[in-house]
Amino acid sequence: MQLEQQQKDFFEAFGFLQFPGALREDSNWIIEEFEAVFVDHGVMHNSTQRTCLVPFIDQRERLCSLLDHPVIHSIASSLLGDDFNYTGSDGNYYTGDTGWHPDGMHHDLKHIKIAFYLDAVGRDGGALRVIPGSHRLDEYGQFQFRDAGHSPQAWGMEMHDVPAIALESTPGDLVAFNHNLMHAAFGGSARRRMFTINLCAHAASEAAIADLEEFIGGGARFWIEEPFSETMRRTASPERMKHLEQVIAHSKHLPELVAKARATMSEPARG
Ligand SMILES: O=C(O)CCC(=O)C(=O)O
Repeated sequence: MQLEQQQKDFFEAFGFLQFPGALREDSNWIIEEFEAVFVDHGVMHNSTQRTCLVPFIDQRERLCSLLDHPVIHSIASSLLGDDFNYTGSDGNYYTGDTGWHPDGMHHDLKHIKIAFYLDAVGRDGGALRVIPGSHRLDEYGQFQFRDAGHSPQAWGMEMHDVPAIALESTPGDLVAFNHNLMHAAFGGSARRRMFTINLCAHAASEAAIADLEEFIGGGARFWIEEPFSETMRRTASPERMKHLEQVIAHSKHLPELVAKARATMSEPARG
């Protein structure tokens, strides 16, 4: 299954897509597995700050299989090509607002994120907000969009008043967006459950490989020496392996970066 050409064009133009009900039939087991990861790790969310586990789907065999799911596979291959890379995942209990930010400024390699919101979230109740088109790093310029992260100083308005659209969602819906897109979330409960899967295109040029290696190196702040868990690799079919191989081949620098992170950080990053 592939996305329609119009969906792909919309993603290129605006930087995001919504998939209402795409995983409705799977949402019960996905929520059970989500909860189980935190139990397995003995992690209790205390509602005063974000709790974040990285990598996330790697922790349990059934969650790993999301990479093989026809819906996820089709979104990834339609937006990134059949040889897309899986680059990691994070599982979160969010607390409070998330201010405006992009997840990267990638000129040479296309990175996307698929987000699973596991509670019903509305505009002022923790739904992802996006500034359509703000992923574009071309002649239309980005710098005004980037000011959303300090909108009180830039435009005299609170961050939650910045013009944007809210991608309201219920369990079973999916949201996909380009890492360069400005996004945020406001309101919602103190235990907003959400996890993401990160993916990128196959890196085919020197510049794209440099981008990929830099992105992988960013994982060092979570003190992870290998990009994927043993469970993810052991249970991988040949098809899934195709989406892990390039990242594994370009992660040799991780252990050294992790050693440096451990020397300077008191705990792994929270997001
Ligand atoms: O839902 C949120 O609070 C923000 C999500 C986000 O920033 C992200 O996944 O990159």
